[in-house]
Amino acid sequence: MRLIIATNNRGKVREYRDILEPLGFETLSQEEAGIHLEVEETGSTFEENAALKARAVFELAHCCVIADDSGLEVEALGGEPGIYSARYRGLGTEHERRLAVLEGLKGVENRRARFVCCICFVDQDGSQRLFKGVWNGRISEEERGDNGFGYDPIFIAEDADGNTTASLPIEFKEHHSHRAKAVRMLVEYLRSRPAQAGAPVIRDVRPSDAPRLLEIYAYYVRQTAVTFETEVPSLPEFGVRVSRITARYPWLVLEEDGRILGYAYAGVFKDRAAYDWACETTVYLAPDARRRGLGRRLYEALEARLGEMGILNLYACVAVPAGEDDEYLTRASAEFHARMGWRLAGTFRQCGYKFGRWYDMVWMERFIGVHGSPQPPVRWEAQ
Ligand code: ITT
Repeated sequence: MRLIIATNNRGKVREYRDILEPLGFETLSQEEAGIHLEVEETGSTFEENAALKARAVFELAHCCVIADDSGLEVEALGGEPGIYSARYRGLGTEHERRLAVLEGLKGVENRRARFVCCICFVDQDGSQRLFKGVWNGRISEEERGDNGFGYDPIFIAEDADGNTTASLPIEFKEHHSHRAKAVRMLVEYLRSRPAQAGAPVIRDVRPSDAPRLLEIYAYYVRQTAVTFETEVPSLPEFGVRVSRITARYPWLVLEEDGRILGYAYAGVFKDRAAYDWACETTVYLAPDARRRGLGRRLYEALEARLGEMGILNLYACVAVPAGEDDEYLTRASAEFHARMGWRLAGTFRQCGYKFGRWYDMVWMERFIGVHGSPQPPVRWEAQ
């Protein structure tokens, strides 16, 4: 099972990886997933902030995500730094924040403290669960040790024999920490929930996907009037199309049990600078993958990516029968777009000839952002 670890904190990524990978989970850091995002932690609890971080990444990635909000609570400081641990007193470095805690406890007898970790797990279908782990201990008199991160050099866990977390081998923390406890609960949950092995995952296209994508597309070229292309392109030509698109736009594939079931991408609408905020979108599903809501999932994931880029207008060029549905073409695609909130922009009558028949084509449109002035430039994907 693949999980994105939604954090910009490398220490956290390392710890999750060390715990989850030996258990058979494939982990991807937020950075590796190509998601560059700093979520504003506006919640007033660890739980709320963990959910904010996990959901923000889920909206972009549409696959399993974990995020945690964690921190140090010091009893004599009224629970501070708490949810402000990463930005305690606005201090810029971890060292300064540690010193601020030590300073706050100068001459104070009660040095009791605890680390708290609240993990939010968002599942493929968008449902979420929270898991909380607590590690009790006390604050040391001074900093000790180089392992770990954050407040580890000043935290002495109750089960650590007087050593700060940073001065113990990293394996100790992996087994005893607040994060380890919360992760264990998460893993238990993942193992006990109904099998989701093979649930569809949406990811960026890879060059090695081209043969399967072409196989899906070839069906529409040969058997339908959904595309007005009449000859199946060669594999090298199809590969060129993929790399041309991904030089600037997202191309996503939906995979289930290692088999690609569909894909969606955006491309240039018109090659003139003033059209930068508009793009044309395309979605194809393998014939046996239709009617499962997968087209919608692909479109939503694509729209989220395009929204991040600052794209505003989406256009889809959709073939429709000139009269009744026939064996090559139905109104299903136009109706699908309408259900997704697209509206008709224009109809081109009898503009495609395939299988000895004339077909209409409609342009459909959808706005996904606000048209302003000045308008910020589009952030192209692969530049
Ligand atoms: P993300 O929000 O991107 O995950 P962050 O570092 O800002 O990264 P938090 O908002 O959850 O994460 O803040 C957690 C802070 O609490 C972290 O920066 C440390 O200062 C401290 N902290 C949490 N877990 C810790 C641990 O295991 N060891 C030491 N300090 C920890």
